[in-house]
Amino acid sequence: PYRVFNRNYKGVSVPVDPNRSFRYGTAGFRYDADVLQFIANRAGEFFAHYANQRNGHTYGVMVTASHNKGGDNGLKFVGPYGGPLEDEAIKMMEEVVNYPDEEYMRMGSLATAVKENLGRHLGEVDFERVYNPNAKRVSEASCILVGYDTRQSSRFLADAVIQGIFRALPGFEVASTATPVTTPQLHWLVQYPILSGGRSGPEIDKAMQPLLNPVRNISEFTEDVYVDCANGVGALLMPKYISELNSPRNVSVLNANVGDDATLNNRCGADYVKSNHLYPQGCADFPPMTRIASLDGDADRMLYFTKKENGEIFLFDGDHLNKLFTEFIEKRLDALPSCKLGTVFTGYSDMVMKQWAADLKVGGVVANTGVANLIKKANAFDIAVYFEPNGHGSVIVKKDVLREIESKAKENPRARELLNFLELVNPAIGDGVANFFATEYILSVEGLTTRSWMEQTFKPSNTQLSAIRVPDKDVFLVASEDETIWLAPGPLKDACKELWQFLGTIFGDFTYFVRPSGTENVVRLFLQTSNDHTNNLNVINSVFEYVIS
Ligand code: NG1
Ligand code: ZN
Repeated sequence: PYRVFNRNYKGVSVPVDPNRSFRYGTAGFRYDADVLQFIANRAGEFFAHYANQRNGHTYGVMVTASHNKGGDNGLKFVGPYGGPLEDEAIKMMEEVVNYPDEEYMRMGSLATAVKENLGRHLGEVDFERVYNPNAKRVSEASCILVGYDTRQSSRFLADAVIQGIFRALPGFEVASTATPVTTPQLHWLVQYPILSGGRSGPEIDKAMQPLLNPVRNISEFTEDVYVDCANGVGALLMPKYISELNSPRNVSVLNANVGDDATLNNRCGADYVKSNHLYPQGCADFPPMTRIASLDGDADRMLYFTKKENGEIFLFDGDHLNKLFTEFIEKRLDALPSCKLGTVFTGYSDMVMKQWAADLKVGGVVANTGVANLIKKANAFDIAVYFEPNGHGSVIVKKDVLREIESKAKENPRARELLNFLELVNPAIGDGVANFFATEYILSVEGLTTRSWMEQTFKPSNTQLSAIRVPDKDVFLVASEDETIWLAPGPLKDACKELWQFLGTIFGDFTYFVRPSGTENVVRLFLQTSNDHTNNLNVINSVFEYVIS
């Protein structure tokens, strides 16, 4: 199940583009697949040195552009334990990727070039700690695992990364999955001590078993349920979970045509549903109250939707999942009175979320957009549920708390339910497939049908999210570290504030949230209001868009 490479591996030829500057955004390097070859190669070279300095850990690289179209691609680097890479390493990797090619050639190797020239650009970074290309091969146990999705360019880009790793350190332990994997699977495999020395680890299927087994605890589904797989890699993983179920006939997959870049994420998947508020391909004709989940192209996001009696679509998005998960846990904490439970959401969350968390007496915090930022905030609690409204999210539990729950679970049925649930979620990162089964577990334990879930969750506020094209989004808008305060440019900031006050007197209260995207060259504008007049938001949106662009 792995492709294991050796030092004689020749790899691919990599054209270099020295005329652009490439950034590692919220979701890693995201560019056209052709451009990414060169980035993959250099970043791989950096990553080998970086991992080499850290004794005995497994690192990961995932090749995917998630919900974007088949021709786009991306590279995300994964730290030990499956978590995101530290900020300093990312900064340094960007420097290496953008290092002028002539200099690089003249110096003969990246190691010399970096040592001589790069350190001085990075005043605040502890250069030697993050990156010392002259370090000796410190450990046989450090290794890098490369995974890739179903895009046609993905396996090719995985090879470009591997070639970079070998250029840096020919003896380095590196393996790639032999078949496409979901992003959360890669994170899980990195977290799992899978490769002993990169050569003889257990097979992927065996490593996946601890994630698959707990679905046997779903005793029955409250209704038949469907999963739109966005024609992506989730369609390869779903059958493995389904085969473990006691009642496999309750779950069916839709949009499972894998391997064609033209159909991937095309009018289907979680992002399509959330962004457009539309039924994905093949899902509009189901009877009202049919429960359908949508994954995105790399299966790290999931949300549900259903059709109301009047034909309108109702979304159970990341906020609703957050609420469902948090309340389920909260009700079962009586066995652990001192346990601090938290819920983490973002500036794109429904405004009712803050109030709801306060009413429930759960620590509610807003994090920056991007899963890595949510995880940082979640780590402050004993147990935390974190979700972006678009369906990225998971649950994090401190090790000692988990052990306590495990021991209580032996006699206490409520603690048992909590443990069953916690075993279903992927602790490494938000996992659409794992969250689907975790949600079905809760619905089954609580006896919730689609209808009763809809009736007991909150009524969504009226929102509108738009992407505004600008020449350079990073110059265009500077936000505070937690994104909530707009710092510059001053005149635009003031203009938007005045606009908000003025339009508020005409259309009633609303909130606006503006930030530069971390994945595209756009500025995102998000409007929310508790009143019901959709047209008002259209008008407000147009005026804001006009002023900002
Ligand atoms: P950007 O492009 O930074 O807004 C988008 C999503 C994030 C996250 C990342 C990574 C919104 C508003 N933003 O980030 O939530 O999912 O992509 O995929 O949905
Ligand atoms: Zn994704």
